[in-house]
Amino acid sequence: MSELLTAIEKTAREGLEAAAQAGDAAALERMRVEYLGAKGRLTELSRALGALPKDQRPAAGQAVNRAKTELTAAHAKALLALDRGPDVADLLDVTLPGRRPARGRRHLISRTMSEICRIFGQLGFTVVEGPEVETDYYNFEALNFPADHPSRDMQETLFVGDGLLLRTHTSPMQIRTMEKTRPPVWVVVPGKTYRRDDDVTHSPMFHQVEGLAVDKGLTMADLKGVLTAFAAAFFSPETKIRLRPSFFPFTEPSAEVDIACVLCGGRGCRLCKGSGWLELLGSGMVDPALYGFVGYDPDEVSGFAFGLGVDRAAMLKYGLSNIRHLYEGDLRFLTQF
Ligand code: FA5
Repeated sequence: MSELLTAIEKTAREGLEAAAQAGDAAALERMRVEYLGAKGRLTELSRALGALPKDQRPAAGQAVNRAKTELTAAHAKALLALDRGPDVADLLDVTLPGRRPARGRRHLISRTMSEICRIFGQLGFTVVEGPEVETDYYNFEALNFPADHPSRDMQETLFVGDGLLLRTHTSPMQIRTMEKTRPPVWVVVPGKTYRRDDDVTHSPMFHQVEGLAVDKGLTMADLKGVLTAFAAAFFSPETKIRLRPSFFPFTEPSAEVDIACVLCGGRGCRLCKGSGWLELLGSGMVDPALYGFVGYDPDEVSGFAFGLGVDRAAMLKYGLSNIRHLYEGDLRFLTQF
């Protein structure tokens, strides 16, 4: 018995030594065959167990198993240490597809906003931007909303104290622009706007692009021409628009502009509630009362203005049923576009 145990221990020591000494894969393979192979030394020792008296077999069997485990581990460790391609390939499945880092992209709203500004840029408008925190003067008063007049209720305002508020529309930039510039003025103003509003087509924070043109002899026909050209470029060349009489304190006359339903083309469907039209923006001829605030002469110039809901435009163009999809940051939704 002690002879066999001694032989097992000696074999294990020599095997460990051979694994440590193997300088290349061939030497390591020789070590594996000599000690662990089907005709190797440990296998031979296992066979010898059969000749032992029954009560001595368990201890000798455990010693052989321990030696096999140690030598197998030493062999694997030495293989790794050899730093050779084929060995690494044993551990890695190089046929698996790689993991690509996710690529970021601009949000649908930013891209829609850029697209709108690009189209108006081609029509001769320049892009300007203005503050999101506004005074009552620019957001309401200079736009001809009299104090305590019910027309202020059209826009549920979020106040931030000290006579300041979050602008409810981009129209304050009409006044700010005219204060700083002499006619002709052709500007568009993209930006964030805020109202106490929240349902499937209204969000408390949303986006508008304001348009303002003040020049000699501008009429409602110019407004309609510009918006028709915009709708053709943004939606599709055949898109029809219609002007519907409306009211805004800062335009006279005022019109709400609808586009022919993007789903049914005007025949009437669920999306347009059977009317064939979808509301896109508010617009009108600049009320001459505004010129008094900025020192323009109403006998010299006339102008038109419009305020386009960017979220609305994106919903119409991409057929979105709920404005919240635009603000939830769900990549499964956003990556579709
Ligand atoms: C205005 O805001 C006017 N300033 C537009 C204007 C400009 C008229 C210049 C005349 C001259 P209105 O409240 O209708 O108008 O809003 C314009 C567009 O903004 C709407 O047609 C709609 O598309 C969008 N909008 C308004 N409220 C929200 C909201 N809570 N969420 C998303 N979009 C909104």
